[in-house]
Amino acid sequence: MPKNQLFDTNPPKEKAILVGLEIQDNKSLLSMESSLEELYLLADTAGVEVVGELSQKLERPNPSTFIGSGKVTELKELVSALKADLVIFDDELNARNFRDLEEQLPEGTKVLDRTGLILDIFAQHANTSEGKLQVQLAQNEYLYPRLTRAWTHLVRQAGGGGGRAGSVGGVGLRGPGETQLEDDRRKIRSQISMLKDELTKVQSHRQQTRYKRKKSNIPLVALVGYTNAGKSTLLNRLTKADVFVANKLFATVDPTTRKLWLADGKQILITDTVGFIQKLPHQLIAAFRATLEDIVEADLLLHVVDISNPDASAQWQAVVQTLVEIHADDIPMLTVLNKVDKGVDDSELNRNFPQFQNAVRISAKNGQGMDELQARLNEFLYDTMIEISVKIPYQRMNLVNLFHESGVVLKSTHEIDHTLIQGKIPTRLYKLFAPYKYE
Ligand SMILES: Nc1nc2c(ncn2[C@@H]2O[C@H](COP(=O)(O)OP(=O)(O)OP(=O)(O)O)[C@@H](O)[C@H]2O)c(=O)[nH]1
Ligand SMILES: [Mg+2]
Repeated sequence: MPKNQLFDTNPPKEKAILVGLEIQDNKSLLSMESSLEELYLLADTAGVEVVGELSQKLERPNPSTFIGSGKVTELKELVSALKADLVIFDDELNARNFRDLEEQLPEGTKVLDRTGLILDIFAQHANTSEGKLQVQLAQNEYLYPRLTRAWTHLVRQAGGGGGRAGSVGGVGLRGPGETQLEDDRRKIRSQISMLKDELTKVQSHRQQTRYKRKKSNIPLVALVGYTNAGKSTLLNRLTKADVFVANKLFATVDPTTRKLWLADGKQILITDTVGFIQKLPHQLIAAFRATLEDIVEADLLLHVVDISNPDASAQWQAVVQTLVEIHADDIPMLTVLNKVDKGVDDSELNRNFPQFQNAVRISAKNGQGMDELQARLNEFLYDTMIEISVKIPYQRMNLVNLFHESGVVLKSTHEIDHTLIQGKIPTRLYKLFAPYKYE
């Protein structure tokens, strides 16, 4: 027997049963099977051992237990037979679902939903103080409307204040009644406002960095994509950064920005941040607003797709939907098909995925396609020019300088209180000059 097995000190993994519900007419991007597979990976990433799976098709969720009552009985039996510690639902549950399920399942069985699981992974992977605060904020926002008696133990854990005598119930002792619940609600509310204050402080530094970057006018490229697509691997490959890469979901939570030198000494900044997923918890999007602004402010989005994944197209769609939600959908996007070293069927790609027609094929792992990718970045950020005539007031002299530095000036005349310039500018600067356009 290998030595390390004799001295295995890891605590035993919690055992989970996954539960999926397919709802008629639902507009999910992934099939229930694919979604459950993804839930399996999420559970695995969170360090949980999946011991069973259960699914059902319904017209609409049961308002009490989410799945039908017959399925609950089946689930109950499965939990006992497999000695499971928790059940994880693939969709977000509400307070009533949690309460009714916990009441009906064997005592002590924990109920978790996809959102709770994702928040847990984020909590494990956040390293910076900003990241940690953002996750805590999202967790509290998630917990607040779900606060039922069954959850009160969690609040005390989250609050770090230790247990309170008397809250467990028993003869002569007050049970966890409404007063207790109100108390816990108040606690979460004050926690939420405290976290928001802390975040504002932490984020002022970020704003300074952002301001400096804007002044320097180095183009910013944001890596976006489904979780596990290979964004961090690509950043490491391009810039020799040292970002943690893993075959885990949401390996990256905190953003990293690095400089990349293109041909002719031209430079760009590339930022790698949190990946997306279908059914991305809205609490996370809200709490990560500041982090996501790196994406919103980018000149170009580099959308990394894991083309070896059978659901690549649905994943691409899920990312595009999330970009709409964070108002980043008007930023130009270049799609890169990653992991081509695993083999791609070109004819199938051309036939079935018109959205990938102009995509660059790469392998972040072995370096294939990097030259073409850099050429495309260069072309978009520096070489593609657009003709424009602008009337720039003297107070915005910096724009006149920028036109001379980055564009091609064909004609320039100085008037009393403004400068007229006709010429060409890189496409990425168009937004900056558009307000000063004249015909
Ligand atoms: N075969 C192959 N594997 C790759 C390639 N690029 C990345 N991977 C693997 O894919 C997994 C995920 O890579 P990451 O770079 O962590 O992915 P990510 O998009 O940053 O993921 P998150 O941070 O979790 O959102 C890792 O196991 C990588 O080694 C590639 O070109 N080919
Ligand atoms: Mg990553």
